[in-house]
Amino acid sequence: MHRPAPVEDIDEGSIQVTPPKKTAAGMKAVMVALERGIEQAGVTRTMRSMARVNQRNGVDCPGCAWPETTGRRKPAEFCENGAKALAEESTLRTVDPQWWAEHPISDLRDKTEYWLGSQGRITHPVIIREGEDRYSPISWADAFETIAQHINATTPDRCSFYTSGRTANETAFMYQLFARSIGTNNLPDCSNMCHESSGSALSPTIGIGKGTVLLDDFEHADVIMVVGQNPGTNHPRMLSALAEARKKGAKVVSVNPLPEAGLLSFKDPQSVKGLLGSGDTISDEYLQIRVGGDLALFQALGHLLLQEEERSPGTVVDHEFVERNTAGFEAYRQARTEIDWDATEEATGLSRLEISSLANLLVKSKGTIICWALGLTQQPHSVNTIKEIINVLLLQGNFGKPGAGACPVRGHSNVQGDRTMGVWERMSDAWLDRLDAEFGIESPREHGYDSVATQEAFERGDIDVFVSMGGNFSLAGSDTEVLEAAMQRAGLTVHISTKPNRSHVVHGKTSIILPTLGRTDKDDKHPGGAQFLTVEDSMSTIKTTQGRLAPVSEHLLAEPVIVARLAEATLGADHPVDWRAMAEDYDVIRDHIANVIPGFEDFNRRIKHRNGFVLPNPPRDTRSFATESGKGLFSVSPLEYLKAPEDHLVLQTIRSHDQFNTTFYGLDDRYRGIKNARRVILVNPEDLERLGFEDRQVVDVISVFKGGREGGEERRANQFRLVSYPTPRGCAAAYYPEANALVHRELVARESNTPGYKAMMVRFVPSTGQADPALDPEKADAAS
Ligand SMILES: Nc1nc2c(c(=O)[nH]1)N[C@H]1C(S)=C(S)[C@@H](COP(=O)(O)OP(=O)(O)OC[C@H]3O[C@@H](n4cnc5c(=O)[nH]c(N)nc54)[C@H](O)[C@@H]3O)O[C@H]1N2
Ligand SMILES: Nc1nc2c(c(=O)[nH]1)N[C@H]1C(S)=C(S)[C@@H](COP(=O)(O)OP(=O)(O)OC[C@H]3O[C@@H](n4cnc5c(=O)[nH]c(N)nc54)[C@H](O)[C@@H]3O)O[C@H]1N2
Ligand SMILES: [Mo]
Repeated sequence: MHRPAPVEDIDEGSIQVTPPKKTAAGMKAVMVALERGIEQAGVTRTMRSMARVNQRNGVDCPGCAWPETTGRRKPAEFCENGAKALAEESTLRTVDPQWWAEHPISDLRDKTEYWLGSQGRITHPVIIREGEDRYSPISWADAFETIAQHINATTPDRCSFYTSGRTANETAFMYQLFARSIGTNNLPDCSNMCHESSGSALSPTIGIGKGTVLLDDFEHADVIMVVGQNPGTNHPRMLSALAEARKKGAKVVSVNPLPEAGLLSFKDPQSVKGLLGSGDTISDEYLQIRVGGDLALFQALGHLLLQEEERSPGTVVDHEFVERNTAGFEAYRQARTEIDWDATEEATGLSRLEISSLANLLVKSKGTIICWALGLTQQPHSVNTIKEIINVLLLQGNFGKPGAGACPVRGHSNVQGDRTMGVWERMSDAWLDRLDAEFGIESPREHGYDSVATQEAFERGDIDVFVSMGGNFSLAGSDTEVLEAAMQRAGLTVHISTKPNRSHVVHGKTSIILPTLGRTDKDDKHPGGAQFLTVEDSMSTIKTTQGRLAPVSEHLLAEPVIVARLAEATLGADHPVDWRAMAEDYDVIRDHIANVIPGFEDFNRRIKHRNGFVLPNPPRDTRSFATESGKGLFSVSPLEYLKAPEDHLVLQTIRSHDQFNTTFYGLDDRYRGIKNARRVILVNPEDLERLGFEDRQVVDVISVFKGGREGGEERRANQFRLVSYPTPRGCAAAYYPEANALVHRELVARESNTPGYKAMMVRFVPSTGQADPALDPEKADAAS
């Protein structure tokens, strides 16, 4: 039997703090995983879903985008947090019409996302109209009709179609086709807030916005750097790859402001030794860098590599590669001849010795892989930071050879695939030409809104219809208070969701929730029987995913079916696209994809291969670069890092070990030793003392954003508890999404427009005892 949903919400006062752990996973991870599964779904259902995860013909784990091994799969190809993701979805708790009747919106607005998400799976389509105080059931047909009326009553540019990265390839392809058939490129996605900076840096320098390594490369690398990433929590299966690589002789170097347990040591829960033994060291070196200091670090590494090359010519730089395959080397070399060590040490918080020791590892390395994630992508200078990584890789010819390359580690399990399928506000004209030719439609060519632009359009009152394919826009975006107030100005918000979330309760004037099948659910109500979907992992492998569990409600529709019916209702019967054929048989969608998207030729046949197939990747496959010059491009950026005003700290936001983005599995950030509370700020003890605050003191937090303005603008979030923690001096960390109210929406990465979630300047003031305004936008409006 599963346990019913919790009635109580979070009690921040019951916080428990213990010292940060030094080892990840092990037996505890297995126990927690089982416990969470059984709580939500009972024993049989939990065992059934766990047995199928990441197996051939099974379910692709909705937890993250880390690839599966291509060799023999272990009987349990999962991790603790993957298991929690499954439990979260396969839960037997339900949110039915009676639940909505018992919970007026005003009550739901006072709840945290933890409480909302733990209520269970939504069982029926529901609607709330202007002036009503609670959601009530609506038939699918009426729901589609209502949405169609709203879309057809306005212009396409006043509609925006958001996508969260769990969306499968086939759904994503139909969804962008629908938006473009209506006449808009307003296709914001979670990638705008995630790895957009990676794409913006990689496309112009290496000619493809994706990573260039395969999982097998980990076994051939001499050095693997893990920069700005916390795999122990967010990509736990990566730890096995790192541990294996070390056994084969690789040196692993972590660059992170926080001493993350998974990067220190790991007990592999899939081996007996891992369960019972002492654990494997993961990092040979750990550079506890200041937040925002990575650009300086990689510039210094470039400088040191070039210096060593000058000392012993021909030993460091891969001249043959640089001459034949790259452009811009000479300008780069000149720019890196000199270095300002004082500025470098200030930016990084690292000593010259530490940086030199890492440079020595690189000098000797015949194959280097550099992995990174959000620690690098969510700062104003993110794009240049990642370009500096590319410079260092190009120098030593680390493309297109075993054990080497760039490895941006993606988040959501199909965020990379959604992009490949055309979910982007700026697809190229050539791509749109092929789409139009395949379907006989005319896609607009004007670029659309990304997620920040959508947020701004909400504020201007320029959004009449917002449709969200998964996700939780109000909490994922920045400037929570401003965003939530703005979202409520929209005429209609539509959420295709599995579970209740905050975006459902800070809704537009009319709001509709369409409940959908998840990854683990059986999708077999089709004339040709059960259907499967496909996804693309972080290393560009396309593979199938197919759920087998009985859905919790017979009223759920599959996502491709929802898109098709919405499109039919909106575009009418004489539209050139045969939506129904696609919804009935997903092979039809894949045949269209094969005709439109390069690399998917013969999709339906190739997807039957046991390991799926890998998309072409010119730098990896042939050391060629589809850039403007046809070469891998060295670039020169000025030194830039985050400097907080006096008595301010640089604040970054992180995920706890018990959450998936805006949703919470529980309240135990086990490795960091923080339990039962989320409104927490980790601060170095010396900073606490210097600023005159005490450990565990509750404060209000003010962030200041200059943005070229006199004095700048401030944001405030109340009642956070300070916790003394070994983060570098001058740097603090808080949980996402609680701290999002502090991120001014104009604080973004240049070029990629990704919010600066890891670049806030904050100060603390003693708590006024007032509740946080972001928790109730209406109260906040009344107060101001
Ligand atoms: N269980 C679980 N798995 C997930 C997710 C989840 O929420 N839960 N989310 C998924 C998604 S969408 C994504 S995008 C990924 C996110 O995966 P991560 O990028 O690992 O996520 P974050 O928690 O944001 O962690 C950022 C890390 O960067 C470090 N960092 C912060 N600022 C800097 C800096 O300036 N320099 C350096 N070098 N490091 C810095 C932080 O200390 C932290 O360790 O995980 C995916 N997988
Ligand atoms: N401060 C701060 N903010 C951040 C970040 C950060 O590091 N710091 N990270 C950013 C990043 S990397 C990302 S990716 C975004 C994430 O932003 P989103 O992708 O928008 O958010 P999620 O929390 O992943 O979405 C959770 C919701 O998805 C729905 N859902 C779950 N499974 C399914 C499914 O199978 N189908 C459908 N249709 N719906 C489903 C559920 O209703 C659930 O409430 O947030 C960004 N925001
Ligand atoms: Mo993400």
